[in-house]
Amino acid sequence: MSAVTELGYLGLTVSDIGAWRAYAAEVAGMEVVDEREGDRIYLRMDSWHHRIALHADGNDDLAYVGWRVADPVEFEAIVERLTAAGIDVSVASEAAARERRVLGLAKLVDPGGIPTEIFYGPQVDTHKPFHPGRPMFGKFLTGSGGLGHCILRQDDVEAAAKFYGLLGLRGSEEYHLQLPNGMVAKPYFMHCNDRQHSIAFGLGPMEKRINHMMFEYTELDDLGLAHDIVRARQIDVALQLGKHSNDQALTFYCANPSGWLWEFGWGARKATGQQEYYTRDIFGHGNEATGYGMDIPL
Ligand code: MBD
Ligand code: FE
Repeated sequence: MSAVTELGYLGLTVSDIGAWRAYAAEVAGMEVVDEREGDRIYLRMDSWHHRIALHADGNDDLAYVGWRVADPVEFEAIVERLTAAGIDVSVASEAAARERRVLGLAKLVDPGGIPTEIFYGPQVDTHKPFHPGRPMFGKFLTGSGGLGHCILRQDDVEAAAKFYGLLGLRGSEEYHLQLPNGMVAKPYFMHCNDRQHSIAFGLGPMEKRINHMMFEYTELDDLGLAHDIVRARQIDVALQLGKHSNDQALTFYCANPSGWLWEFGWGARKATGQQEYYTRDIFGHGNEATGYGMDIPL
């Protein structure tokens, strides 16, 4: 069955592109690429032309999510399959594909209203070594696992699970978290490759389309450096350093210049392909700054 192979790229709307340049480069270590298009800049994490596009349009939210398929045959097959399932998928023009720096592009909308894209053939600038925005010991862990993961707003968890299942992702609830108000939070995690999860949802109502994006360093020391820089700049930390039970990554969550969270991580285990659930994290992840939608007892 045709299926997506990785979370390939994200588009974000940002109101303060200057603050984003500094944050992406000096805090996270990403490479800022400015092609003087006027309304956007790009963030590079590996040899791809970009993994994140920042669109300066006055908003501060997720603009679109790009899911990769292997090739034109898979692309045609997945477009046909989704269309047959009653989903409104439109194959984009060559110009629209070029704008994303891909060979083929289709656009659809997920049940949460999030603009979703399926593409094949990203522009990979193999000739241009990745140049981090600040000194790094290692790299960003991308490769076949994609750029990382994100937690999306989905008011109808069942509909979202069905939709992303049609895209070829698998998963289930992975936590039952007892909330102070007596309710139980049951976040749902899905994967499409070795990365333990590429998306999650089901954390309750959210203001923005996205709660957080997670990316991973290959070296523990780069996570440590990032943490030192975040603390020195007194950036809000919503969840302190800790280790998740599902992907077993060491991570912390801090605010980005758009007022939602980036989860900086290292050392995740690979997807096992067997669903499990947990009642808490391994250690840490204590709640600190509130108001970022992560005030949950992990
Ligand atoms: C994650 O990456 C995450 O964001 C949460 C809330 C729980 C487990 C893994
Ligand atoms: Fe996460």
